[in-house]
Amino acid sequence: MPHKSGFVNILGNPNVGKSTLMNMLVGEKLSVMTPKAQTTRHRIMGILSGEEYQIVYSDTPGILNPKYKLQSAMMRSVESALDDADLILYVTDVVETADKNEAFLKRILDADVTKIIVINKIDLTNQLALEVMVAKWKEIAPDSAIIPISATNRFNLDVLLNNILSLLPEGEPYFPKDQLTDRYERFFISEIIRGKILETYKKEIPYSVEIEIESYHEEDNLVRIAAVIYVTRDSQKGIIIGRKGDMLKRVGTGARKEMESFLGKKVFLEMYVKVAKDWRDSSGMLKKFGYI
Ligand SMILES: Nc1nc2c(ncn2[C@@H]2O[C@H](COP(=O)(O)OP(=O)(O)OP(=O)(O)O)[C@@H](O)[C@H]2O)c(=O)[nH]1
Ligand SMILES: [Mg+2]
Repeated sequence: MPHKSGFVNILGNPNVGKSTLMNMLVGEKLSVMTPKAQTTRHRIMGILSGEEYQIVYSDTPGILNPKYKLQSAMMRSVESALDDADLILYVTDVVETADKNEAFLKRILDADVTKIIVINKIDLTNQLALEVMVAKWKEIAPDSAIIPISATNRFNLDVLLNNILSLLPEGEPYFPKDQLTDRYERFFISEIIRGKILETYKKEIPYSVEIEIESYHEEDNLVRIAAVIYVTRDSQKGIIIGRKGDMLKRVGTGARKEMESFLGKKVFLEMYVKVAKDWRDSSGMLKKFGYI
């Protein structure tokens, strides 16, 4: 059998389970998954290599109408994923209807690339409702395979994988076969903190936060990490820290444990909170944070 290799880009509206799906397909927790919309901010690669194939997945931010420059940058990374895919997985779920974000969906359907429509979270519905939904998607995307799955329950992921493999072009691997992603450890460390912040705080706080790893030093059995949590306004600083520092302590403890299991080493984590006024609308700050 000839070797197969290609870029499989995962697109869809916020919160449909794109990151969960990529992590399950690759078998590693690469992309942050939370119940909150707009969890993913960057395009992140997850590479799955077998003897006869290499699938280069890209998880992308959920599609939205940008209200500030950070969101515009997020949407540019979605646009890039429209351009360079060998195959697009358009992920929807049983909660949203097909008319959500119709304009962007039309662009995806019109794009000159093979698509698979993935209907996620079928654990939340019943057979009859699912059949209606599949029929509706068949009308919308008559040329695409439509595959119902449950990412969290790993239901039907084998069928999805076989479909992907059958549609992948022949070719040599793009990356070494033991490579998992295009990101470095520092990125995952900062995402672990952002993930804990998404879990811990309400309302606009998680959306106002950016993490910078200020230093990262490996010693024999210990990694020393200093991180800055940036917020957009002064008033958010106190909310992040909490009464007597209890909230920040909670974030720190959770993040440190997750870092230790990710790195397989003890971690000493220091965190500071700083204000970077309106960073989400500042081209300079967005550049510094790696969005543009
Ligand atoms: N019930 C159920 N929940 C799921 C399933 N897959 C994902 N979820 C949940 O859906 C929520 C969103 O998952 P994510 O993977 O973060 O979604 P996303 O599409 O990457 O979201 P953004 O990055 O914000 O665009 C999380 O709470 C997941 O646990 C599934 O198969 N069934
Ligand atoms: Mg995501």
